[in-house]
Amino acid sequence: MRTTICELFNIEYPVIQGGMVWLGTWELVSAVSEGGGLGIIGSGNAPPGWVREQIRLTRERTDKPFGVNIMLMSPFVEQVIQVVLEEGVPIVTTGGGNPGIHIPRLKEAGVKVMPVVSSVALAKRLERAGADAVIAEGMESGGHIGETTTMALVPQVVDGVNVPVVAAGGIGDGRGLAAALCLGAHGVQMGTRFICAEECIAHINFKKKILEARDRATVATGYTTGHPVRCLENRMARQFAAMEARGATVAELEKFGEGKLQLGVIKGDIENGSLMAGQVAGLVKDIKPAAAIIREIVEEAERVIARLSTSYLGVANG
Ligand code: TUI
Repeated sequence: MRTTICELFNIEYPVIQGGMVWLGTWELVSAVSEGGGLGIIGSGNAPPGWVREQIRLTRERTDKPFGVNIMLMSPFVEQVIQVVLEEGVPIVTTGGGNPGIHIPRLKEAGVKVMPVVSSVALAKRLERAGADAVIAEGMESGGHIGETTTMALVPQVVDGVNVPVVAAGGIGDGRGLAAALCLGAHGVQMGTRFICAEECIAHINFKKKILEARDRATVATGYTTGHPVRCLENRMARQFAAMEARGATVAELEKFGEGKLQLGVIKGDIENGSLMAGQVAGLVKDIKPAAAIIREIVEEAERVIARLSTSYLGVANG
């Protein structure tokens, strides 16, 4: 299954691992890239030294392409870009804001830039600014989210830009990959599915909570702060929602949220920590190596597409 995204990034399969905060580390990134996908280091709010270390550790384990996600709400954006340039990272994705002012500097150094967008307007603006591709991310996804669903957003972004589009949000298996291609995307980005990769350093309690999740397991909180976040429902999410309901200030909410993501996803406190995950948590049923996840998804997508091309009249649920 080769698409323009494979050509653009020199990868085997059009499957990208979302640059997850705390979890997009060399262990997962090198496993995804070795498996023929595109691994992405999640720099989040991490200091530039940490990002440099992750880049070097990834390079020790794979000579395949990988990228760094720059989280635009981080206080270290400028320094992380500097590290990316110094280390010669070939691909950058961005999230949580408009990366327009940073694109020229990255492009001049030959870095391929693929921002995450949650609207057509931003996709168009970033195409004009020089983006090589865009990731259209629906509100089914985990973490920081926009307002539009993947099903509605992806085809509108596809119609709005000429660069290749990658679909994200609500994609966790081969049916999702096939559907994304039907919507005009040339690849998918997945986060939640890769949390349950063997190589992902997420705490086993968090992985188990994803395996046990059902369709309505996630909630979106933080709308009053202007930065809504989707996570698995737990005590932390309920407390956060209760604080919002009684009119807590952004400063109070930020203080309450401090350290909670690490507490949940790394330390494994699945009640008091924040467990950012997407709505496909209910679709994830096993923990396996990243390479096997990629293979399974691509093979399933190929089967689904082959079946569709011969008949629309499949057996229900089969
Ligand atoms: O960035 C993400 N997901 C994230 S970032 C993150 S770290 C965090 N921690 C606590 C609170 C908030 C964030 C956790 N998950 N996904 C990519 C994404 N980017 N989704 C939506 C956007 C986005 C939002 C606004 C992209 C651009 C944008 O632009 C606004 C503008 O200026 O037009």
